[in-house]
Amino acid sequence: MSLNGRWNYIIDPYQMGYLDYRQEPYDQRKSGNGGFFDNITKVEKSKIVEYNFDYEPSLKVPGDWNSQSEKLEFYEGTLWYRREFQLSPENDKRYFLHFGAVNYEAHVYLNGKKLGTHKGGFTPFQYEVTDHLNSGNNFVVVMVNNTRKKDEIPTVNTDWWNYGGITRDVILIETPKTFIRDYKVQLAKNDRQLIKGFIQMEGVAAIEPVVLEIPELKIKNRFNTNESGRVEFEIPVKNVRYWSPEDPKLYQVEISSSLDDVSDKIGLRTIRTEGKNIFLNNKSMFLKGISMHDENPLIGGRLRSEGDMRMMLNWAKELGCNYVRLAHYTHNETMLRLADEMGLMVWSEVPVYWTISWTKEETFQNAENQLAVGIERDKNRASVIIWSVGNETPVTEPRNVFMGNLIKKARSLDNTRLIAAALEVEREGYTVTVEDPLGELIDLASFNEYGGWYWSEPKELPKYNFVIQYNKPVIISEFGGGALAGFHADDDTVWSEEFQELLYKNQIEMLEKIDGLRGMTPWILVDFKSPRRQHPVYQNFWNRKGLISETGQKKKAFFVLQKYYKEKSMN
Ligand code: GCB
Repeated sequence: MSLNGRWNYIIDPYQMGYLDYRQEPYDQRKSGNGGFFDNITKVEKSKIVEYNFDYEPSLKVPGDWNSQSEKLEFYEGTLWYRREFQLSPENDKRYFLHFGAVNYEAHVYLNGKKLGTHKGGFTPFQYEVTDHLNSGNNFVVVMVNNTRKKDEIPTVNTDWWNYGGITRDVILIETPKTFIRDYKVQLAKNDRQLIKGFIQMEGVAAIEPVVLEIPELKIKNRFNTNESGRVEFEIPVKNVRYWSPEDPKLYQVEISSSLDDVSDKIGLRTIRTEGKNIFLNNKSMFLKGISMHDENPLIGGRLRSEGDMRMMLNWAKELGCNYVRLAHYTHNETMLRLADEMGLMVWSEVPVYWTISWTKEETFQNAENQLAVGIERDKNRASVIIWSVGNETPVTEPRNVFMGNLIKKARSLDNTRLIAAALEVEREGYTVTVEDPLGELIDLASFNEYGGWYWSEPKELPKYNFVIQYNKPVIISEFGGGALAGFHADDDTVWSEEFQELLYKNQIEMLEKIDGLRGMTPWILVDFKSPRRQHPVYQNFWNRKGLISETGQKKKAFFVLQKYYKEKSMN
């Protein structure tokens, strides 16, 4: 049951609904109540209650709050959501309350009872609520806080809008008593003839029979789980139509047990590197990509619907892409499913961005958790070929340890995909190098470089040469520069479309000289909102490095990249 729709809300900058006047949380008091999570709406005339959700306005869920009310555009703090619903829970079922993402910290209550607290703005979480549901009226209250904090992931400083709220779907899930909790159905590492995966049941008392079917491949295998409900399997396959951007074939996969069944559409492909090449299904590829944020420029807010997401990916397709970088955090699950369906390879990332707290154990745990949950969620998506563990993190010893551990973690969770990070470059004269110990640990020589924007000028770029020491495929994870759509001048004039156009032309000329260049994701598909971008004429809180404006207008540089991708061989 979807709990999307309109939720009433209370803006609560002083956390009145959470803390008493001695700053003690109401939900930790012995006597329990007092907080907004009690959702008191009808009171005796002699009682004082200083809130009432019934008379408050509402916000759409999914959706950030900043784009839904002018009052909330810059709001960073606490806001309470409430949603009521009717249900007749059944005795032989279990129930889970699932959130696609809430930015940043969520305290979740059902019928006045606290279910838990969750941190991390881009990954899903859920609580079992079987024992907390009423027959009839129920209410969910969520306290959301998007205050930026130094030790969190991301930290206080980012070049994107800190959209707060319940930004992705909320679902009440009903399952049988024993159910299929998780599964992986993917090709084994570098083996096009072997499916390797697992099925994980939940709530089993003993061994449980399960069936895996892929009708089109004539696969119907029966297994018994162990007593913890798990079975791991290897199934030989032949005559597979491998998933690729040219033919994004997805197979119907059915998994069933005595009480439960699930189905999914899954693509089968391998991805590997060898020397400076990237092979998708044994075919050498050039990654024609573009970077994007999870933001709908037309509303200046997070993507809310499949339609929003299709708009973004269709723009990437129109540009000639076979690949997208979903920066700088885990995007919506629907985005990944669309990428599977539309044939776009994906670089997926965690918000380990710029200078975070490298030495705090909780900060590492948080980053590791966001990485693990993202991998768990998207492990069956053929489109995902790269897990990125971070962006432009400065080389220091504590950072090397932190990032090294994240890389290890990613490999231990998924050995079938490539691991990368967006590194930075150094320059001396006209020579550009990448000097970063992480370069040894990841699968790609992947880095951001802002030639023609943060250093040098567009017309100078052809003079530069890259010296890259790694025998790995070179992927430029970012380059770019700003332009205000509709502002025309000569190509020496910053913010003009002509300046950005020349920057793209000369970047391409410069990058084409790199032996081992195997792809790029210029920054960025569309202009995006950022509190760091203040110029009142050219920016107005928009980062203008988009190839498309916030109204959907294509800038001149769009056509430069489109032409390059069209003429570039290797898919
Ligand atoms: C970068 C960051 C990206 C910024 C971009 C910029 O290197 O990775 O998040 O938005 O530069 O526009 O400065």
